[in-house]
Amino acid sequence: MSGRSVYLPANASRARLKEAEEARNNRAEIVKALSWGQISRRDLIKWGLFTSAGLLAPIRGLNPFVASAYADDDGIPTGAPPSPLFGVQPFSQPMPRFDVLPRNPVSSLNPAPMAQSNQTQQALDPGFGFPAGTTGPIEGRPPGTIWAHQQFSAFPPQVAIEVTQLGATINTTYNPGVASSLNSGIDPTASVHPTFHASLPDQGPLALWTFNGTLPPKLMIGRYGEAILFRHHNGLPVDVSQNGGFGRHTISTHEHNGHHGAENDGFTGAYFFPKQFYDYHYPIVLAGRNTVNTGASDPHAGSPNGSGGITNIAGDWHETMSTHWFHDHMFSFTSQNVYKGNAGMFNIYSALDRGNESVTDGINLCLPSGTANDFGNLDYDVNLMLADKAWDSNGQLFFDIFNFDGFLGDQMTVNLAYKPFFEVERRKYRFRILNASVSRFFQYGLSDGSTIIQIANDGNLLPAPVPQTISDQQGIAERYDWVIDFSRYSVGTKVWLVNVLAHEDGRGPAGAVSMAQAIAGNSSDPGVGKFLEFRIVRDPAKTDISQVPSTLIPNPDLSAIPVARQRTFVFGDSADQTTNDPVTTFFGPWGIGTNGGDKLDADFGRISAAPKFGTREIWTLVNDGGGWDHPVHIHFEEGQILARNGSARNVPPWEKGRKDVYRLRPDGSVTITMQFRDFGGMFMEHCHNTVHEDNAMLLRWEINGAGTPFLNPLPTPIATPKGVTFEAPDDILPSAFK
Ligand SMILES: [Cu+2]
Repeated sequence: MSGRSVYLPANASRARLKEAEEARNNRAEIVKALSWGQISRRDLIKWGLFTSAGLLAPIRGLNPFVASAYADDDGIPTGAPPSPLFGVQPFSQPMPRFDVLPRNPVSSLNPAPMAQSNQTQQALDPGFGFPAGTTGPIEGRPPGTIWAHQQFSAFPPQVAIEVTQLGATINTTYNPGVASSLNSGIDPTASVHPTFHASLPDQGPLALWTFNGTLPPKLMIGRYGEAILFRHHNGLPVDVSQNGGFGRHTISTHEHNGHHGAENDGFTGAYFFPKQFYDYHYPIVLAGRNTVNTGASDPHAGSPNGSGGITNIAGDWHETMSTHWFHDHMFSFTSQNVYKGNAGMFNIYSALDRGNESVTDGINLCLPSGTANDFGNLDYDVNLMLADKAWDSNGQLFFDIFNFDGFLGDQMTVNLAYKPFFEVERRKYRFRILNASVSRFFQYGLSDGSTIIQIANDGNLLPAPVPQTISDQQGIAERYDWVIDFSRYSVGTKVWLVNVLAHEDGRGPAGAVSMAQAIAGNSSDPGVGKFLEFRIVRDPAKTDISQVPSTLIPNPDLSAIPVARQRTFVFGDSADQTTNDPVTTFFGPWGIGTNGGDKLDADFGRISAAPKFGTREIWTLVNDGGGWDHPVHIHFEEGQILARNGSARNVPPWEKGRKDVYRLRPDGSVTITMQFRDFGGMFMEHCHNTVHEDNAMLLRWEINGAGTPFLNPLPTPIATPKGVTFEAPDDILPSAFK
C-alpha cells in the first residue's frame, strides 16, 4: 500500500514545502483564534472557511488536501510540512521511564480535603476581567451535596497525591522508581529538560502543559482499598491567549475508567480555572462491593498489605483492574489539552496483580515485576505511552485541528521521547502500552516476528493470556499489556517494536503494511515503521521467577443478573444540534443518535440515557459507516463485549475480558453489557478519537435512582471563575429515563 499522507516527504521541493508551511501558518491562525474564543465555528462557516458539515473548506493556501500549485500532476494535496529533526537520528536516546508521583500523607494537604467542595473565597486574578474585589472559590469542584465525595467517611483518603498543571519547565526531581541500570543508564539525579530529544529544542512553557510542568509523563501508583486524594492545582496562565496557539487553560481530569463517584470522574463540564484546585477522591474499590462478597471473605478480592499478605476487601474480584491512565476532559478542548501534555498513567495493585513476582500464596499471579517491595515493583513492569506528535520549524509542539476527521502527527514518541531505545535483561518483562494519540490507531509487533503474550486489554487482565505476533489495532485510549520474554535473545541483540498500521487521514486506519514493508519504510505515512528499539544488554542478576499463568482473571458471572433494558447508540457524521445553550452545547460534524433518534451534537446539559441504579443493561454501539472507525469510551464501569456485528463468534480472544474502550470498526457494531452500581451522578460516553469527541461526538448519561442527595434529573454545572452555578438540563431524550 502506498497511499497518500497529510505530511509531505522531507525531500519535497522547496517551493512545495514553503507553500505547505504558509498554509499551515494560516490554519494555525484559525486554531489560535478558536482557542482564545475570539471566533466560533459558526463564524468560520459564515465566512466560508468551513463547510456547513464543519469541515475545512477546500481552499488552496489553507487546506492541506487541496491540490498544490507546485504538484506535477493534478490531485496531489498540498500536504503539511514535515516536523524538522535538526539532524537527530532515531534510537539515539534512552527511553525515560515514567516519573513516579510521590505518595504523601493526607496531613500534607493544606487546606485539608473535605467531602463537599471547599468554597473558601479568594480574590480573583484581575486577568479574569471582573471588577476589583471580586472573589471566587479556591476549589473548582461544584459546590453542595450532589458534588460531595460519595462515601467519603467510609473511604477516608489514606494517600495524598498533589500535582500542578504547568507550562514546561526543567525536572529536578525525576523518580523512575527503579535503579539507573534498569532505566537504560539514565542518571536520575540529572535534570530533565522538557524536550522530545536532548538535541531537539526545549519546549516552551506555552507549548507544553504537563503535570508539574515536567517530563517524563507521570505515573500514579495505588492499591485496592487505599483511597487516594488527588489534588490537582491549575497553574496555567490566566490569560486564555497565553497558550502557544492551542489548548485551553480550564481543565477537568478524568481517571480513565475509574470506578468512582461522578464528582471524581472529570466530567467535561466540571472544569476548573487557573489558581483553583480540584480534589479528586479515588476510593479504589471493587465493582459490586454492595452486592458481591460483601463480607470481604474471599482473599482473591484484596490488596497487598505491605508485608507479604492480603487485606481482604468487599466486591467482585473478577472486576479487579490494573492499568489505567488519566487525562484532561475539558469540553471541546480535550484533544488539544491531552496533546499538549495532560496525560499520565495509573497502575493499580491488588491481591491478584501484586507487582511482586515472588509472593506465591496461590492468589498472586506472579506477573513480571520485581521482588524488592511488597507491591508495585517496576523493575520489569514498564509503562509505555505511544503518541504521534508534530512540531513547527522552531521545534515547538504544533497542533492542527484540520480537518475534523482527526489530527495525525508525523513523529512517533514513546513516553514523550522521540524514537528511543530501551535496555532490557534476558528475562520476561511486562509492558503496559497506552495509545495516547489524538486520532492515530496503532498495530504493532516485534521486528523479528516473534511471539509476545497479551495479558490485559484496557484496565483488565484477560481470562487467559493470548499469544500473538502482531497486535490487534489499538484505538486511542486503549491499553494492551504485553509480556515479552527476552531470554530468547543473546546479549548484544537488538529488536524493535514496529507500527504497521498506516493512516491517510484521521478518520481511521487505511490498512496495515507487511512487517517487512514497515521496517523498510515503504509507507507514505511517517507514523509507520520502527518506533522503539530494545537492546538486550545482560543476563538478569537473579533467576526470572515471574509467571504468565494460563488463567488470569475470569469474567464475572452475569447469568443471574437480569437485563433491565437495552439501548442503541449510533455514531456518525452529519449530526445536528437542537439546543443553543452558550456554555453546554457545541457543534461539529460528529454526533451520536440514541435509540433511533437523530444524531445529535454534544450538549453536556442534555441527558441521553439514565440507567437505573443497581441494574444491568445491554448497549449496542453502531458505526454509521463512511469508512471511519470510532473507539468509543463509556465511563464508570468496565463492560463485556457480548457480540460484534451481532455475533459472539466475532469477538476475538483478546477482547473476551472486560473493557472500557470499544473500537466499532468500519460499518461495525459492538454489543456490550454494563452494570450501574456503587456510586451515582453524571457520566459520559464518547468517541476517543478526541477530535471527533470535541466536534461533537459526546453525550451525557446519568444514574437514575442513586438515592439522596441525587435528583432525577440532575442539574447541570456551569463553571465560572466566580464559582459553579447550576441550571436545569437543556434537554432530556424521551427514552432516557424509561
Ligand atoms: Cu470517532
